[in-house]
Order: sequence, then structure tokens, then C-alpha cells
Amino acid sequence: MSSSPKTYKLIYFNVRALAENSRMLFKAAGVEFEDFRYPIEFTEGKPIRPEWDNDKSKYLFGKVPVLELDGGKSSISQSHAIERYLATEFKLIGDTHIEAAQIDSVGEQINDLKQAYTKAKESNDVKKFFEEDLQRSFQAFNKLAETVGSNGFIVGKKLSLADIQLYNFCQSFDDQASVAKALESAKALKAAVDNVPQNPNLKKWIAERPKTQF
Ligand SMILES: N[C@@H](CCC(=O)N[C@@H](CS)C(=O)NCC(=O)O)C(=O)O
Repeated sequence: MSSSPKTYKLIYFNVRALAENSRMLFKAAGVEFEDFRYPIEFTEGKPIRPEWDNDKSKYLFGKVPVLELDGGKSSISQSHAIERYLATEFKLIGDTHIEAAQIDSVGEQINDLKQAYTKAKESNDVKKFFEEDLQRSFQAFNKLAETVGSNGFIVGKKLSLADIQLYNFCQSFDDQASVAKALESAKALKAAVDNVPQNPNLKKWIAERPKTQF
């Protein structure tokens, strides 16, 4: 096993979106990192980001987030690869390989839900998304929490990447009332989601992080 990097630089835009799970993993673990944010503004819904346009070709896939390790000696692209790497490095991915895979399954299901939400918005079917897709998946997450989690954690007995992903996923919707409704009958899931901002390091981060639109 190689030793842990000495420095981390997480590169993204000045929004939460695809970098916030990783930022929260750093914070939960109490590990220092450079939180590099390209400026971004929106004019008539179109992103304006001249610094990014200038630098974009430097990055492997021309996209961020990117995690640079030890001053750029190594770098990792793709938000989920970064999240899994950090969660493994910081031991926030369960205690067994089975728990790690169950945690992974939560992230994959969230991806499916994000795709379903994008489609629902395109076809003006958001109500159906909240009342059917989200309800159904929340019931499944709840069952997972009841069977393999413990009070306040979706998988295992301690905070994991999956808790952080679920928290940020719930937060990502403008329609918080519909999310709250879907959580009402999913008590074990709700306990895990509500527990995330109670973690002292995460509570501090949520209070002090840059206030951004999404
Ligand atoms: N699947 C990639 C998607 C990355 C992605 O689309 N990043 C966007 C920002 S959210 C980006 O870099 N856009 C800049 C561009 O395309 O010029 C991930 O999860 O990291």
C-alpha cells in the first residue's frame, strides 16, 4: 500500500454540486485540503467562467471536479472516483468489503434518481418523480438502513460516504417540502440524513462554507 498523500487540492467551481460530497469527506475526517474554486456567474442561465475556459484543456477529461495529490504528482478525475478514493483513504466506507459495496449501491441509486429527475423535468413530470420514484427509492434506502444500518447511519455503525451523499442529494432539491414528505414514512433514512449536519466537523463546515446558489 502506498502512503497517504501529503497535500490535496480539490478543483471545482464555486458551487456545491459535484464537489460537495468530497469537501464534506475532508471535513468529516478533519483532513486539510485546498478548496480551489473557479469563479462562476450565471447570465440568463448561461454560465460565465473565463478563468475556467482558459484552463479547461489542462484537465484530463476537460471537466472538474479534479483532485490533485502532492502538488499535482497524481490527479483523479470524475466526482465519484474522487469520493470513493477519499472515503477509502479516510475510512468512511464501512468496516467490511460488503459494507463498502452497500455504500456504493446507495451512490449508484442516487445517480439513477438524478437521471430520473432530469428526465422528469424535461417532460414536466416532476410531481410524479417526487410521489413515485423518490418515494419508492426512499422506502428502499429505509429498508437498507433498518437491515444493515444503525440508528443514524444508513450502512454500518458510523458515518460513511453514503450518509453524506444522501444528505447532499436531499439538499439539492428546490422543493424541500416534497423531499420532507417522502422522508416522513422513511424514519431510519431520515435519522441518517438528519444526523449528517449533527457531526461537529460537518456542522461547522455547513455554517462557514461559501454560500452558493447550488
Ligand atoms: N461525470 C463527471 C461530470 C463532470 C462535469 O460535467 N463537470 C462540469 C461541471 S458540473 C464541468 O466541468 N463543466 C465544464 C465544461 O464542460 O466546460 C463527474 O461526475 O465528475
